[in-house]
Amino acid sequence: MKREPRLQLVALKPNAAEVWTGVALFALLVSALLLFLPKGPVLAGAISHQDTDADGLTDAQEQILNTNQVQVDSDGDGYSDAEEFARHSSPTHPLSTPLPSTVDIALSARGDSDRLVVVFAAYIGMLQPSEVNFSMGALLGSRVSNIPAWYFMREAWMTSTPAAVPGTSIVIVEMSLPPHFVHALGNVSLFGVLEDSNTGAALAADVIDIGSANGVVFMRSPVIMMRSAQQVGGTGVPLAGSVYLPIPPGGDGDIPLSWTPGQVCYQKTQAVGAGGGVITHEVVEAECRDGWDAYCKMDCSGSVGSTFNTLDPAVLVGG
Ligand SMILES: [Ca+2]
Ligand SMILES: [Ca+2]
Ligand SMILES: [Ca+2]
Repeated sequence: MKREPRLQLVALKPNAAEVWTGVALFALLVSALLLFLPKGPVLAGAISHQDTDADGLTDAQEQILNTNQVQVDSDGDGYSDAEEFARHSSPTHPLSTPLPSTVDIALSARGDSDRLVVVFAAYIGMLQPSEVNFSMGALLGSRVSNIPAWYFMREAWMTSTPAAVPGTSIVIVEMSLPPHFVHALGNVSLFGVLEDSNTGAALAADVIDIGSANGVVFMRSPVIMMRSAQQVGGTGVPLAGSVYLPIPPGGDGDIPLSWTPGQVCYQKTQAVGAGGGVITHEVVEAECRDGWDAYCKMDCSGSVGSTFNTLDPAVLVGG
């Protein structure tokens, strides 16, 4: 079955103004990418792909995921950190292991050197890396735009590692973006789709929300990926929300002095609207929590009542 172009997923009968907004946003996306392309080998080589334990996740990314940089399987449950990340189980809870699936994909991100690095981890089961493709795009306002394939090909770095079941594997792709891209857009929902390279059919998709606040890039990340309830704030109450994690491309030096170190802004949200694959969330609870090697932004609790749009990954795979 041939997939419809993704541009049509969200653009349900747009009016003229919406069409032009979409065109303008897409032009902004492409020009932002063009303007801030690496200007030479110095920049291009500045992102660190060092992976000390060879589990497929770079040391820098393991720091963000709170996994062990010198151990393949941080929680000793038989699944590597990369596999648990790709399959949406917690790499730091031995009781959390992947649910049965044939393929899956997860997205994360980090600031590295002067770039924003988006990380795709795909569990491709028994497929070969040559049998899958990755594509990436962004929700701009209420419209979806694909990041041009030439840019993806130029910027992507890829590796693969074996998964727990013999014959299965994980493919990791890292792609860098200019942080200006996020600053210009404020909030952007980035998506990654794992496709069958023969048919073009979407096999799995994931979405990551990246934003810009006080000049700092942050990502919204579900708590399950990184910490147990006991580790966050010591409440013992399971946390179902997400954290608002600063990932400044320039490093910690770019964090405003007013942000509290050792904490993170924890938020609970609820969906308040949905249409055409776009889900609008409202922040219903927000507070700084201890126990993180991160920073809590000063106005964390003031984010209650704010809304943001994100994409429903199910729509990207035709669900
Ligand atoms: Ca690693
Ligand atoms: Ca590891
Ligand atoms: Ca594990």
